[in-house]
Amino acid sequence: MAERLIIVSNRLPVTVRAEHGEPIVHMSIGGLATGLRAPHERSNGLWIGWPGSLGELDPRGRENVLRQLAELRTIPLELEQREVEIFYEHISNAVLWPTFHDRIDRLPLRIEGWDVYDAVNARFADAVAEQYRPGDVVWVHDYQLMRVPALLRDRIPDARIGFFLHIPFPNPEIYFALPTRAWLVEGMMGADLVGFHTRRFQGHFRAALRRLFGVEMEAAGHVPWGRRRVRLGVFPIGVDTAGLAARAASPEVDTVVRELATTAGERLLVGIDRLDYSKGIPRRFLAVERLLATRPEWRERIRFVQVAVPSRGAVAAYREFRGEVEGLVGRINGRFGTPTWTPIHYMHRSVSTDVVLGLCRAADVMLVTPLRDGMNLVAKEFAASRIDEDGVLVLSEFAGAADELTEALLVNPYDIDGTADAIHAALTMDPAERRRRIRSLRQQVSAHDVHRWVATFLDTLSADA
Ligand code: ADQ
Repeated sequence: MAERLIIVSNRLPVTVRAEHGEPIVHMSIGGLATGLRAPHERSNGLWIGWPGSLGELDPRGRENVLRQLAELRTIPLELEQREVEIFYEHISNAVLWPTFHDRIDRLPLRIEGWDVYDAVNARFADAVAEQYRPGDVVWVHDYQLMRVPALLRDRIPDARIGFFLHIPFPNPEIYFALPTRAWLVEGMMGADLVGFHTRRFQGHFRAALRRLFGVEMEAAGHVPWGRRRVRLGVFPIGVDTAGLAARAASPEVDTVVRELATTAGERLLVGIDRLDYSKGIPRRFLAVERLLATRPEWRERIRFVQVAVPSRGAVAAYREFRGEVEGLVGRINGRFGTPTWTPIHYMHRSVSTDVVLGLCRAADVMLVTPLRDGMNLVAKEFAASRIDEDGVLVLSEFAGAADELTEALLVNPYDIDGTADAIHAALTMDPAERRRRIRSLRQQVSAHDVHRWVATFLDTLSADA
């Protein structure tokens, strides 16, 4: 790759941890960070984003952190408390997130602060413009930065700009609830290439373009836009399949798997999600309850481990949701638990990659049942981790991943009885069918890993240059 790649995302892929009293900056190991690390390094590129709050550091610690960030070729864009509250917590997470996940019932009564969203997006565009050199390729990520492509286009008309939306694009019937619906689409259309996970999300975006601006996508995927043409594309993100499979075979993960070992005849169900109302956790619990109620043979024979990473605790809807989830766990465990057995083991915390992989490997059945999800990487991590070619994936048809992982047991997560039946089918599936299905899933995630996703997006972006 000859051009330098400038990656722009709301969060930098770093975490700052104190070690022996000194703040140490680590690159995170999340899916996106892993996929983009190679082109970031290979192209001698830059990554621009918010490093999280550095407010608690003394001046020396701060200087230390800024030096380490520079060494990692990352450019920190710091947000003030008011910007965090309005741009990030309110507009991004309390307005855009629910709307794009079909939950306009969760919208706050008053939506204010688009000016702050725009101002923060403009600061990102300024930061890119400051670093930009002719020939650079700019890749902007996700719903927090939908105005950045157009704002950057104003500053650098010739820049090559790609935009990828990691969450769904909703049906216009829902999307049109946003007073800023045209302005946000115009923001994205500042890019040369706009990417989505699935054909359906791209279709919703095309319908929004048609209704708002009367423009249509041509056969080759381009939309005429003023004097430019913007390409739309479908790029389903993958995981670092080979890396995860290798890690899943490590002694550390073996240890986790051993510790999770069930007693003879007992089966392990697993769920791993951010604690987010889009992930379908309450109905998943209800499906497990339904299974225990209608098929008593599973009582004292299944254990459901649900790990929920704390998420967006500053947003009221998330705090209420946490209470709802915890109430359900208590009720169901109270109903079916015995002195020696608890059906749902619920953990509200983040766990290490080794524990994620260990849970994936140990699971008899993996439950990924979001009500709406852009892709869902946990489903793909599960497939990647199953080096033993066993285990069953129960997957919501409303996750982007369902378009590719067709050999999972697909469920409608709103259909609690149907989901309970699917869990029963997964628990009783014969080993040959389990093997056939997981092999197909593993082939899919191997052939379409995150490295291929990055390469395909960037090749498409360069192809029109
Ligand atoms: P997310 O909504 O964050 O991502 P997801 O794709 O499932 O959802 O990725 C979550 C990541 O966090 C996975 O790598 C998972 O292993 C990890 N994780 C989850 N729970 C964890 C826990 N308890 N402890 C530790 N790690 C945990 C958004 C979109 C998705 C889209 C991705 C990528 O909402 O639909 O797939 O971006 O485009």
